[in-house]
Amino acid sequence: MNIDTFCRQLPKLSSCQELHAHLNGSLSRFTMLELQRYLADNGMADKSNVFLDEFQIGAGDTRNLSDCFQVFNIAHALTSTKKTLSMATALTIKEFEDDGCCYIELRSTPRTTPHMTMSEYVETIVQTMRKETADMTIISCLIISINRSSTHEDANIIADVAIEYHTKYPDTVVGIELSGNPAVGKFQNFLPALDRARKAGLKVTLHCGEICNQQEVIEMLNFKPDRIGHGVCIHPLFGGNDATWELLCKSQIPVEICLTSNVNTKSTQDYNSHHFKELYNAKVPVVICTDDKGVFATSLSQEYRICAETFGIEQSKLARLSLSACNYIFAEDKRKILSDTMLNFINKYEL
Ligand code: 6MZ
Repeated sequence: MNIDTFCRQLPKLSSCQELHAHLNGSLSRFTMLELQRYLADNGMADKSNVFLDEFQIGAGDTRNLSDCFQVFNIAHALTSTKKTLSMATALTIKEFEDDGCCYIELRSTPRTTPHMTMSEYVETIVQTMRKETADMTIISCLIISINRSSTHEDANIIADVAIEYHTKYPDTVVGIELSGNPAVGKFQNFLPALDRARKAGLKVTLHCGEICNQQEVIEMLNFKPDRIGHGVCIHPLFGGNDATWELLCKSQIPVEICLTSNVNTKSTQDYNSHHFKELYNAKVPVVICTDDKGVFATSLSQEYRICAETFGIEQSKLARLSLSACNYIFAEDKRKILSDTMLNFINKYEL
């Protein structure tokens, strides 16, 4: 099998997992058109009046990381009702399944809209995952996001909602995370809310080192999250220093790698110089993810293929990369079933 065929089959035949996908950044053009149509047909044309063409930040786009935080408003306008939020959740999970993904931890930031409270926002996604997508083969879970630009009070309300829903649906609401524009807000302000959620049983992942801030990277790694996202500016070559790099290597905290997101937002110069290479060679645990497949025009199978081609990772190693990711999923009870599927795949193809 050549590498291209293999990468297209890997997720289809194995237990490929998506562990870093923001719901409102993952909407495809098809999904957005469906939401627009629903809103227009139901007398809410004002909400559907958004410029879809500005949503995608493809290769060579002149916009950078901080500009990219504007485009989420486009998706947010479309997912402000319970019905369209539910449609967005179901259609996005289906697209991941069609791409061969067997397990997804979708993440989203609870918002108060004219049609929903924060609790209703979470309730809508949870019920969609538990009912609407129940007949799919993909397993879906939710990570609740706290945006770095939110107030201390809002962060605490979100932690309360996360704890409430984790208590009610522990197999669906599995984690909490910190995301949003990394140039805004301070990690320390969100630490109490995150710590409270962790003590209530939620796993924690943090966007860490998406821009250079060595002090914050150290604070985050010392907090010992279960995973971190991006981890761009940790190695000394990419704006980290010896202390941040040593701390990461020693901690063995898994890093959610988002290749195309980092390249398209210019956090990384190009694929070849992506820090994946340093992490992989240093045996820091890594998981290939998409981040915002709608915004960055990608898919999970495409990210695996780009990784294999850029870094010359042969098929057996790529399969083992996917196998090792089973250990880092937040739904601990699903780890064995996913890794058994992956092992069968490895044995079947004698990898
Ligand atoms: C940091 C990001 C992000 O939560 O409304 N988000 N945060 N870095 C990134 N790298 C590109 N991509 C997305 O999905 C959209 C939200 O996810 C976060 C931002 O807070 C964005 O508003 P939800 O479903």
